This record gives sequence, structure tokens and C-alpha cells, in this order.
Amino acid sequence: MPDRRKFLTRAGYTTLSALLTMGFLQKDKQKEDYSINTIAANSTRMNVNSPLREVAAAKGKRYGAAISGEFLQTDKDYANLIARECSIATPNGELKWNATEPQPGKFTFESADAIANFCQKHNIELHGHTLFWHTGNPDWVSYPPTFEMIERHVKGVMGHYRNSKVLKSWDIANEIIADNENETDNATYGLRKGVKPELIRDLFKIAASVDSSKKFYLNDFGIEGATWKSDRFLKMVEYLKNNGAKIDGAGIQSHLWFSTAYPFDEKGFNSVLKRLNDLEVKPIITELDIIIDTPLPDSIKKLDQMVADSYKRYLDLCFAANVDTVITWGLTDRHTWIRHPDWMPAKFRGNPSNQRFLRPLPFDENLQPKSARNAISQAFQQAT
Ligand code: 9MR
Repeated sequence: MPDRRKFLTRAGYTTLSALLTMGFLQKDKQKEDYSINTIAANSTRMNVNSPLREVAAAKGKRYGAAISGEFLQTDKDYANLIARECSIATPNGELKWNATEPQPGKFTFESADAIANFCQKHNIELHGHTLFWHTGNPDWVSYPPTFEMIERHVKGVMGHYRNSKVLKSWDIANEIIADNENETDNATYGLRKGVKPELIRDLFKIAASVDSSKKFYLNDFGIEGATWKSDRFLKMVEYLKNNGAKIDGAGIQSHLWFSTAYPFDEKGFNSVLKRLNDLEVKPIITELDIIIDTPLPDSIKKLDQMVADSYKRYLDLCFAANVDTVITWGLTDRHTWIRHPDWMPAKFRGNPSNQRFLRPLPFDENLQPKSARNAISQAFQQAT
């Protein structure tokens, strides 16, 4: 008979040393969180330090992040962390039009394939982002692109990944809904100027003719509540469903701002999730990150707690509506787009001392886990 106590102890040591090797643990936390007894007791169930991909999988769900090929190559700690935590990933830019078809009809997949290979090696599913977007296009592409441009692009890019073992879903169209009624010439669907609903329907139809084995999503931001925009987005989803397009899901980007000064529209967000579920269009969270708006707290610790509480609150609502996929837009504050000078919100750009309060992701700039990571883990663990 094997000595069960000894076995558990050895398993505990193995887990502990693996975590330390990955640089996941802060040394001073080691004693506090990782007594061998704790590990032994938890070895058969999830705890807050289990990889998020495992915590999610225990509930039939997936956790992932947007990933960048450049950082995967240059930052090994980052690559290890992605491999440890993620079961799904979205390429940050490698599948956008400017990356895949920089010249008309001349396709290049080197950087996207590198991401796909990384995902295959680490058993991570790839979410294809994106075939149609008003940003991230080479100069020769108009917005909206012509039908011919779309057809060639979709055939070229989707065709390349038709037999991919890891790429299982596509953001067929991204951010097609305008932000308000002044930016659209289509009151019903609120599409960006020049975009016609029929063109989007045809885009989905071309996609289905190339590879209908993948899941197809319509992806957008600013739809996390009952707003003019979310209403138009839902109408567009309904239009696609009713007009012969294959649409499996809706990507709710979730670039969120929380604040002590204004409430989150919980009821409105629930109603968006409910309408999608009623339409049998699966809601997934595709680009989650969280900024805390002013008034800012007086310490980073408090800020991190506010970010964590916001994650928990948001994900609890998602999981209550059966959302099974959560992708954050990046994994660490080291690489977040929000701190990039091109993308930093104007309010923070003009105020350098507030910029250290931009901590939107589960890990900090030193790749150490923050309370936000614990909150995500807890939300998964408590999901029913
Ligand atoms: O985070 C991405 C940034 O690094 C790129 O420069 C930019 C243009 O390709 O796209 C950013 O990602 C966006 C995503 O593709 C769509 N939703 C908003 C994201 C943040 O801007």
C-alpha cells in the first residue's frame, strides 16, 4: 500500500516548486499561502492559486487573454504566464487586415502562424480577430471595403486557417455599430456611416461558404448596459439571424470603467445578456479590462481592490447568465494597450501622476498576480 500521506506531501512539493519556477509566487507570500498542508488539502480541488485555465475548466468554462507575438518572443516570463493561465487566446493584431493582406491579394501569415503554433504547443484555443474592422486596415482598404475586397480577404484569411487545429472561432465583424446617432446614417441598426446591413449579412455568408465549421461572432464595445448602442447591436444580431447569416455568438468586449461616483448599469447589462440568450446567440466576453475613473483612491492597494471588486461583480453577472468564455485584453499591466501613449485615455494622458493608477489586468507590470486575478478565480469557482 502506498503511503497516502507521503504521496500528497510529494505532490505538494512538486506543485510548489513548479509554481516557484514559473516565477508566479512572490517569495514573501510563500509561507503564508503555500504551507505543504494547505497544498495537500487542496490537491484535488481548485484554489485561488490554481491556473485560471484549470479553475475555468472545472466549471466547463474558458479563460484567456489577448496575446502579442512580439512579446511572446521577447519576454519569456510573459510567454510562460500565458501558457500557464490561458485556455483561449486572441491575437492582439496579427490577424488584422493590415497584418494579413498588406498589399491587395498578397497574403502573409508569418506572425499569425507563430501565434497559432504557440497556441498549439500549449493547448490554447485561438479566437480569430478580426476580418472586418474600420481600424487596423492598410491604406488601400476603404471603409467599408467593397464586396470584392471583402470576398478576397475572407477567402484568403479564413481559407488559410480552414484546417487549423487551434483556431475555432472568428470575430467576423468588429465594431460596426456607431457610438451615437450622429455617427450613423442608419437609424435602425446604427451602423457606422456607409455600412449597409446587407453588406454585413453578405460578409457572414461569404465566411460560412469558406469555413462553416468555426463559430462566428459579431464583436463590439460599449454594449455592456442598456444604451442606444447596445439596442442597435442587438437589432443587428437579430437582423443577421433572420436573414440567413450563420451567427453563433456575440462578443461583448468589456473595456470597462468603474467608479465610486456613478453606478454600473447592472439591470441593463442583464437585459443585454438575456436578449442574446433568448436569440440563441451566445454571449462571450472578448476584451475585458477595467479602468477606475476619478475620484481615485489614495493608494495603489485600494485601487487594486476596486479593480478586483469590479471584476468580481461583472463576472458574477456574466456567469449567472451562463457566459462560458472570458478573455481579458492582455494578461499583465506590463503590456496593456491602456498604458500605450497612442491609446491612453485623454483624462490620464494629461495627468502623469494618475497614470500609475492604470492597472486594468489580472497581473501587474512585474507579472505578479493582483487581487484582480483572485477575483477572477473566485468568480469562476463560485459559478454554478
Ligand atoms: O490593443 C490593440 C492595439 O495594440 C493595436 O494597436 C490596435 C490597432 O490594431 O488594436 C488594439 O486592440 C483593439 C481591438 O482589436 C478591438 N477592440 C479595441 C482594442 C483596443 O483598442
